[in-house]
Amino acid sequence: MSGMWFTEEQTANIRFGCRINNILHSEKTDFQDLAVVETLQWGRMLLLDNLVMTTDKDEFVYHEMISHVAMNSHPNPKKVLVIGGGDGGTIREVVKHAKVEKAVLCEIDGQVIEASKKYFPEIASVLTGHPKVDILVADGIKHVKEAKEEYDVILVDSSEPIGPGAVLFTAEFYQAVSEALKPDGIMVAQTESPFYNQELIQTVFPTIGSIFPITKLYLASIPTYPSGLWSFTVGSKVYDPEAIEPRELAELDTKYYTPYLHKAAFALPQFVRNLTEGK
Ligand code: AAT
Repeated sequence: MSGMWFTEEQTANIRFGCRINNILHSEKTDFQDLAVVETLQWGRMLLLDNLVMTTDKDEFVYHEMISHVAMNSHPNPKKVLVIGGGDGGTIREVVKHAKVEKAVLCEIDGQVIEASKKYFPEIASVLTGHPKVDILVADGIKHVKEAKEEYDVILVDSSEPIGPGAVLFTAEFYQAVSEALKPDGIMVAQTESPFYNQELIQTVFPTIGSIFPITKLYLASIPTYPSGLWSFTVGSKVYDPEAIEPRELAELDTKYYTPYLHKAAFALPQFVRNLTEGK
């Protein structure tokens, strides 16, 4: 195999490789190693601590699926918080919803925002001055602890549960998220691969379930994330995201999400259902 390769160590026993033709950026921020590489298959790829965060060509799956399921399940999502997600993809999807009046991005690492604006202008399109978007460079747990019944929807677009992202998978954090939400609020967190992160799902799902009356897991297919199958967990106080009829859900300008897929994403393989039951 000729040329340069980027290799992600996904587990101790599995590596994922992409041929690259350029390293566009590489720096050590106060929080993590940040790099942008040009892959032949997926376009530009954002890496944090040598793990894939997003790519030009498959980012739509993750960003649409982390946002529209909750956004479309809430009848009036006026104030929305995205924690992490410094590339801007999730908040770009949030502001597609006309009812949104204010969308706040709370990202711990300002360098992720800067690199994304420079190298991923389409993903970061609403980070360069959008009337509804406010950007906070701060730790997500600190911000949710200060907010009381403020948000309709909170989306936890966090990195892996190592480094600065670890705190975003704790009971203390989900409790603070619940308190930062209004009495009919809804949250979604990215909860990793059901193939490679089974222990995480087995703990995080019941933790969210002990805080929110309605807790459900759904799936999406993301080729550049470990195993290609990705999970998201919804915690909701009132609205059941699975109970809404597809014909009642808003059609949006999307490439992956559809109202029928919204419902279908909650149909789980048996082994994933077992994980949600701690089995
Ligand atoms: N939109 C897909 C990209 C991500 S990046 C997740 C972001 O969460 C990173 O920019 C990281 O700096 C930020 N982050 C980590 N910890 C915190 C924190 N405590 N508070 C606020 N932001 C934080 C998600 C990738 C998903 C997994 C890919 N395998």
